Amino acid sequence: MSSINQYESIPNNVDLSTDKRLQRALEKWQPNFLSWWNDMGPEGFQKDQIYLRTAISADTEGWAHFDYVKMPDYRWGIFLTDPEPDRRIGFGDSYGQPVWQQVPGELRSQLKRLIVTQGDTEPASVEQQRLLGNICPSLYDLRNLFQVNVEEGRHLWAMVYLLHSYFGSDGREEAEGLLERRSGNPDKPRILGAFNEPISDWLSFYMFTYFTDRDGKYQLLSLAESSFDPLSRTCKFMLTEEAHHMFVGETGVMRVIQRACDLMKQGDDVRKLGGIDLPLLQRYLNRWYTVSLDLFGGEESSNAALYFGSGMKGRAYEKQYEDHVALDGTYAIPAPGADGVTTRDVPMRNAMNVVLRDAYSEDSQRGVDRWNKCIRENGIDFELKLPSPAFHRAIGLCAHMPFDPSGRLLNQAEFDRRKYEFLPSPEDEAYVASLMHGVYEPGKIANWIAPPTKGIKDKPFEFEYVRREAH
Ligand code: BYC
Ligand code: FE
Ligand code: FE
Repeated sequence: MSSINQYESIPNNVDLSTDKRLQRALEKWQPNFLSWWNDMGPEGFQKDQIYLRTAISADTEGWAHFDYVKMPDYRWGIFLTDPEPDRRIGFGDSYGQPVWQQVPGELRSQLKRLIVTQGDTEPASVEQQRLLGNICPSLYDLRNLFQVNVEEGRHLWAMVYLLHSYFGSDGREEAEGLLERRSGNPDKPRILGAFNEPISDWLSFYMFTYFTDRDGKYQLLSLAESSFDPLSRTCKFMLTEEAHHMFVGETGVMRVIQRACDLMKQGDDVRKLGGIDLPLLQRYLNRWYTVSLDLFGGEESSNAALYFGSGMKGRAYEKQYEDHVALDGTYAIPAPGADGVTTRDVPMRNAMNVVLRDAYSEDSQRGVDRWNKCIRENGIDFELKLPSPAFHRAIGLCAHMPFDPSGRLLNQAEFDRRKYEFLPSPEDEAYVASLMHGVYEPGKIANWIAPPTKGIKDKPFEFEYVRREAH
């Protein structure tokens, strides 16, 4: 395994010191990154010692090294998985040919766009989450938030490395742009919809890490198949970290559910007891699942066909498919019908966004099943459901149509009247906001959530995951 030079100014396993031009360019970008991190990263905790996982090499022993570190001193760096000898293109028109170590000229702008789009989400999510530390339910959760944040920062580094190494001066310009756009800023918004939505409470944070980071997982899986080998290798390494982000989301929601169930046993009105009721949870789920579906793009997409045909972006776990060329056959995509959702068959390549999205939905359902199992085992009669892919969409064939979560097409007036049966109302949000208060004492936890069943790296829940200094 290529080892990481941990003590270089930019830790890396790509032999950065042998490419002085690239090294200098990245060393020029680094202070801009740090200044962005100080301005837009977690507010109020930059001086604290956080018990974090840091990669000190990209192999199984080294990528999960735990220690206290101040966030600005986290070793952001550039880590790629090792090259696979004689790797071949796994799908599309050039199936079976050697993968590319350089960017093919004719694909340059599209490939750059994919990398910029991926890169943009990483700092965006840090910006969305920057105030959550001030209202964390426990030190354990605070630490998990910061773990996610520093790793998203490193994912930005990974994409910036690709832009600087392979896309010349316009790559460097795009790398600057990644630090200039701002989540939710109408004048210079982040590229994709979900990354401009505010995440102002921890229920939203758990929903985001469950549903939106899972889009990240599926996009990274499909880019890990890319014929552009450096992109494939960066994405493979990023995926090792993604699992923890989704774990934070899944267990976070689970603990909210567990607490709601505990409170329901004490009395009927969960809100009176300071918990989060399950119907409210369903409305948050409806919002975050559907804004995450938008991240897969339109159902019928010539862009998607081009990405696949040219070999830039494959399907998740491409090897599991039989036909890697996908020029024959069709795929059924959901589309608006007379009074509900119907399906329409489109040529397979043009349906690639839905092929990936369906795999995502199936994966999302697994956690929902585990949440429902918990509710059942608590003897409570309630079931959480993923809404129809036609509901609450801003992208694709069903965009802005008044479907309800079951996929029934309402008229606009009825939808408007019933909107807050389906989506969080201002009252829901105000209620959730009223529950959010920072809890910083080791072993203590907010009233609206159950403690985790186990801590990080065999440490107990009571462990001091964040050592706060000088407050
Ligand atoms: N918002 O052909 P279509 C992550 C645009 S998350 C706004 O259907 P395409 C993370 C689109 O650009 C993973 N605009 O789309 C998670 C196009 O514009 P033009 C991020 C959108 O290109 C948590 C038009 O609509 N990575 O890592 O097939 C925390 C028609 O589009 C949206 C990637 O997404 C939207 N949601 O697919 C941290 C991978 N959707 O050409 C990190 C890279 C579409 O008409 N990106 N549009 O001007 C891609 O693969 C593709 O760009 C997309 C869009 C799948 C996103
Ligand atoms: Fe990421
Ligand atoms: Fe993530």
